[in-house]
Amino acid sequence: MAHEELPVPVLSSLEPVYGEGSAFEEAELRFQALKSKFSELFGCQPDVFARAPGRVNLIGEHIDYEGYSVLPMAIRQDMIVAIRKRTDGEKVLRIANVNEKYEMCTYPADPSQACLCAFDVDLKNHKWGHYFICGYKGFYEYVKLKGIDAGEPVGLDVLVDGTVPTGSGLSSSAAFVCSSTIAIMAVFNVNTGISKKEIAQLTCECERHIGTQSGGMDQAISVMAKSGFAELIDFNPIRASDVQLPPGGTFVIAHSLAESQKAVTAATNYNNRVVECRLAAIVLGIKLGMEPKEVVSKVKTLSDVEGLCVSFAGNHGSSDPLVAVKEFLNEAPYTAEEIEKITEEDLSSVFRDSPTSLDVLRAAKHFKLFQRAYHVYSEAKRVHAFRETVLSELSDEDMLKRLGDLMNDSHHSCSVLYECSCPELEELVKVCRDNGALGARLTGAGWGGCAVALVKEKIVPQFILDLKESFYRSRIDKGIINTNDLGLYVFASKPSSGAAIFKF
Ligand code: NG1
Repeated sequence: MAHEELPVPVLSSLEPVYGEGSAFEEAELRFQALKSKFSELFGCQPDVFARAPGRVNLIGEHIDYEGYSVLPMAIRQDMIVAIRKRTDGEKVLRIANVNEKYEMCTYPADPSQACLCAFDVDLKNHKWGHYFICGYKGFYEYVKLKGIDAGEPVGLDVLVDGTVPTGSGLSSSAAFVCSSTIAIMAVFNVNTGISKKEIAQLTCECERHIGTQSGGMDQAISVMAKSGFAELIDFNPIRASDVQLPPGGTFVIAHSLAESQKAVTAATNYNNRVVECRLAAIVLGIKLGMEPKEVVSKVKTLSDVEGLCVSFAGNHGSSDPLVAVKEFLNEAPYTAEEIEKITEEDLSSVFRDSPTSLDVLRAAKHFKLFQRAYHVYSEAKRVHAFRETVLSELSDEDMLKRLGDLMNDSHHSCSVLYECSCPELEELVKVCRDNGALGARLTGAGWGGCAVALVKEKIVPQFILDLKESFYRSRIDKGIINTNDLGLYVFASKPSSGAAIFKF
C-alpha cells in the first residue's frame, strides 16, 4: 500500500521515531518530564501522546497554495501533545505548555459553541492555545461530515511540549496543529482506518481556522514524512514521493533571529500574496480569452490558468507560461481600480466569501501581479529541476553544485519578485554563501525566520563555526541571544520521520 494510504502509526516505544543513542535518551527524558508535569497539573496520567515534526522546505516557496508541488523534509524538532479525557464532567478544555512562558488557556468543550463564534478562533486576540482549537474545531467538522460518532463532547486536559522554534519558518504552527488534531483523534479512538493523506488534508483545513490561507505543504510533510528522505509533495490529490538526497551534502538551518508572526501579519504578508496570485490568475484568464464572470467564479490559482498560458506560449514557439506573463501583466503595480476595469466587478465582490481576503484588500495600496506570477511559475519549474537533478546521472559533486544553484535562484526570486525576505535574512544568506555554502535561501513563509544552506558534509563543523563568528557573534554581544543557546539557532539537519501516536 502506498505510504500516504497508511494510517498514522500507533507506537508503544520511542525508538521508531527517535532512533537510538543520545536522541533516544533525550526523548525519554522529555516524555518522562511531560508525564510528571501532566500529573502535577492535572492529577493523573495522559491517555495518549501524539507527536508531529517541523519541517524545512528545500525548494518550492509560496507555491503550494497555487497548487504546485514542493520539496520539504521533516526535521527532528517536533511538538508532542499529551492528552486525556476528563472524567469529572467538567466540559472545559485546559491547554497547558511545559514552557511556562505560555500560560494555560481554557476553552469551552462544546463544539456547537464554535459555530456560534463563542470560542471562534479569535484573530484580534491571538493566543497560543488557538492552534489546539484549530485542530479541535477541524476534528468536529470532520466527524460531522463523515457521520462518525465521536460521542458527547467532554473536557480535555492537554499538555504541549515543543522544540520547533516559533516564527522561524520551520512550521511550528503546523507541527502544533497536526499533533493536536492527531492527539484528539486518538483520544476519541477515531484514528484507525484514516489515511495519512486524509489527515494531511484535514490538518491543512484545520490550520486555516487561524486565518492564514495555508497551502498544505507543512501539514503534508509533518504527517507523511519518512526518515532518511525529503519528499516531493503534490497537491490535488495530496501525494508524497520519496526524494533521496545525494551523499556528501548536508542541509544546515540557521535562524535570522527576526521572528515572523504569520497569523498576525497575514493581511499584509502571507494572505496578501495569496490574493495577489488570485488576481494575477484572474487577469491572465481574461486576457487569454475567458469571460470575466466565468474567470471570477472558476479561477482560484495560477495553476488554473497555466494551460491557457502554455497554449499562448505554444503559438510563440515556447511552452513556458512566463511568455504569457510577460505579454499580459504589467510590471508596474496595479491599483484596485485598474484591476476592476479588467474584471468588470468590484474586488470586494470577487472576494466576498473570504473575510481574510477582504482584510487584505483593505490593507493593500496596490497589487504586484507580474512579479508574483513570475515567481510562482518559475519556482514551480525549479522544484521539478531539483527533483530531476537528484535523479540524474551527474556526479555527486556536480549534482550538489546544481542543487545549490537552484536554491540560490529560488532565494533571488523570493527576495526580488515575491518580496518575502527581510534585511536579516539577506545578510544571513550572504554570510552562508561567503562561508562556502553551495546554495542558500530563506525557507518557509519568510519575512524573518530561517535560511537553509546546502553545505558539503566535510566542511559542516567549520561552516557552523564561521556562521557563529560572522553572523551570531555581534548579536550575542548585543545580548539578543545567549551563547549557550546557539545550538537552537544553527544546526545541521537530516530528514526525520513523520507524525506518530504513542500509547505506552
Ligand atoms: P511557514 O510559515 O514556514 O510555516 C507557510 C505556509 C506553507 C507555505 C509556506 C511558503 C502555513 C501553515 N504554512 O509556511 O503552506 O505556503 O509558508 O512556502 O500557512
